[in-house]
Amino acid sequence: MKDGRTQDLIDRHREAWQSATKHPFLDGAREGSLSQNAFETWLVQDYLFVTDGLAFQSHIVARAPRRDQGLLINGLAALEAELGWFEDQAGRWDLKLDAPRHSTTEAYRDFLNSLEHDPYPAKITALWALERVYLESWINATPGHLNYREFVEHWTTPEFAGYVAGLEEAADDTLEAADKSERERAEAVFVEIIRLEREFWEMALGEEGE
Ligand code: HMH
Repeated sequence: MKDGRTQDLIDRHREAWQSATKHPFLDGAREGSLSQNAFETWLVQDYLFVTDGLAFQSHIVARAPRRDQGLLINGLAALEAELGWFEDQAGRWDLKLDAPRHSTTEAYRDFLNSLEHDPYPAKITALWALERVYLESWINATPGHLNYREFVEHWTTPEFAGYVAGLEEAADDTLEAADKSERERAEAVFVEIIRLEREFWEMALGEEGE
């Protein structure tokens, strides 16, 4: 398959991309050196993030071209199922999910909400980017320490990789047809997403960025 616009974004921001997908949090999940505290912080905040992600994706569905509706609606259903999966995990780890959002989680939610006013290319680029970061991040944590293995496996399944590939195709086609200002906006959104993704790992480790 020909490298598309999404691959160009990764190539142009390689360093930032790597700092979001090859993080000490992930090394810790692979090696087992991740503290339980950091992991639990991440788990609870990620549940809240997915809650916000579901709202974001609902907005995308509402504006999506006919071609992408099936993909996005399946993704939306998967997010709802994922909330159930988190709820089961929280039960096992004895964690409460009705925690307040950390400022990083809140900033991420605010950014996703702000995209409501953006045209479709920026929205689909954001969604592709945040899912692709997760796929690549957890691949970098494989096979995962026994304590965390289920989490590594959850985001490295062929189904999830297939979904991300579908989003990539949708984003590539959309960016190909977009005008210059839409592409520039999509690139700025991409950069912000990968910054927020890195911040999310940092938050879990208790190292507030900047
Ligand atoms: C922070 N980014 C974050 N959490 C997630 N669960 C995903 C992306 C993938 O849905």
